[in-house]
Amino acid sequence: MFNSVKHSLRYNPSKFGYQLLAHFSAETTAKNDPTQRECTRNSYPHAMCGQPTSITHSHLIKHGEVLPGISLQELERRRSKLVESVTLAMHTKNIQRQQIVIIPASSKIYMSDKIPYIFRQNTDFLYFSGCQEPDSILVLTCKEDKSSFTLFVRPRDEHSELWDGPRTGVEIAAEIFGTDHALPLTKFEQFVASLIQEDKKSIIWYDHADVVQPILHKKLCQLIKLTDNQIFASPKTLFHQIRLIKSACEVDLMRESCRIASDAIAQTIQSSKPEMSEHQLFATVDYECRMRGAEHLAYPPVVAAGRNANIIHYISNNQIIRSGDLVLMDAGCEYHGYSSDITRTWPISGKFTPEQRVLYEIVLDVQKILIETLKDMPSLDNVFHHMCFLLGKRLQEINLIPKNIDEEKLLTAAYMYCPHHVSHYLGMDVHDTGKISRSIRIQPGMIITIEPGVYVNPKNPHAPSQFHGLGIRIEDDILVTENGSEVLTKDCPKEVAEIETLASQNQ
Ligand SMILES: [Mn+2]
Repeated sequence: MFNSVKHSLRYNPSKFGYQLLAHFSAETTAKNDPTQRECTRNSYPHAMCGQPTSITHSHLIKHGEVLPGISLQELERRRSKLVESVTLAMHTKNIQRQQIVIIPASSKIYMSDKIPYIFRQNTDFLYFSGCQEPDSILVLTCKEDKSSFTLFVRPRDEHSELWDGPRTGVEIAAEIFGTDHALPLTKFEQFVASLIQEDKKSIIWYDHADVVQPILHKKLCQLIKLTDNQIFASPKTLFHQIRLIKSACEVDLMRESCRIASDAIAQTIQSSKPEMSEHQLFATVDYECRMRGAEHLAYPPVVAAGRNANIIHYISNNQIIRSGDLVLMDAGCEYHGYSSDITRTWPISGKFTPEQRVLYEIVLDVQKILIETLKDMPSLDNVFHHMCFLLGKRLQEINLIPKNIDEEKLLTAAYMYCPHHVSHYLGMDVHDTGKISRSIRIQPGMIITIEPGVYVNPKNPHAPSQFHGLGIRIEDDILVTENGSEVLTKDCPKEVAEIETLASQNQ
């Protein structure tokens, strides 16, 4: 059934003078051409691709999947949604023009001569293409009711492949990734130029503010300058609206990412003891995540002992943890492209001091109440406002905030103790779907964090001195459901008794 839907959406070359594709037909995968058939993976199952496949990496990828846990049908559904939203965006403005959506892949980035950073694919590109190869480009063209996806990839190259490993190549890319066509990257400019030639009023959906591929960007800008009447429109909001609601298989991947990070952090708490360095706990959580199947940590973790926890983005992680200190660890992993994001705070000696415990219980209580309120489907900004109110009231009880102040002053005072937002969207990226406002109400299928904190600056003149330097945050990852919420990081202990038991085990 899916094929027929796809076929009806396919660009009709004869109708729209799609001469370029005809011209490049030798390089395009002709799915039904028997002469091309023999160079497909089906015929040569042991041939390597530029990324794992079910043939070469059956321990990672099941039959029918393009990425671990992501089937070809899932990619088709994502692309259909993109076609729908591009078409809708134009219909609502009553614009009848050809749409060209350009989604670039990341390029490799080097830390020094020939030494690359770990490659991470551009998330929007990966979401719609399933392709992990650098420098590729996915192009969607829509005109009237027809649409077509073309994937531009690096051609195979014996010399480069000797150094960097296999490339998927143009010949089988359309079959592997399920796009309508595949072309070599060298044809990209000519391809776009000919589309513009056909319809000079084309709208080009390309994010020119956030440059992913500098060379592509330069070429596109030159091309657009040379022609008239083209309009650049950023497609990112459209992408993020689609990515915001997670599909069933994405939820499964997120569940596993959260489970791995939860267990890894629990294990890290259990193995911690005074006089270890923050760096060693960083190494422990990294190791425990990878040993459970994560590719790597999702971000440089915060491992902050004592006062270091007052630095929100503390990632130096090079201090010795002294007996009696609290440790704040903010860490998560990336599992098959999906990120978890957890924070736990624990006493390195195995027992909270009275002040640490009072403050910890306040943060924990507030966090649990906020999670409970998710059943009312508030916006993330509503949750933040609510956190400031709850935190303010509780901090008044222990004299960290003066009593007898009006609500506005109370919220401001609480904000001074927690100067970061309480929530963000989570998914493939840690701060996922950044184009989506936090003022919209949450909906089933979204995944968010809830992460209240309290940080008592050592210079704070209002706080009693025994609280100075304490920094506490508790962060869980939550799937919004019809009935409220599901805490995906529930395996990571956070109750006082659980934390103390775990943290006491390696003393
Ligand atoms: Mn977070």
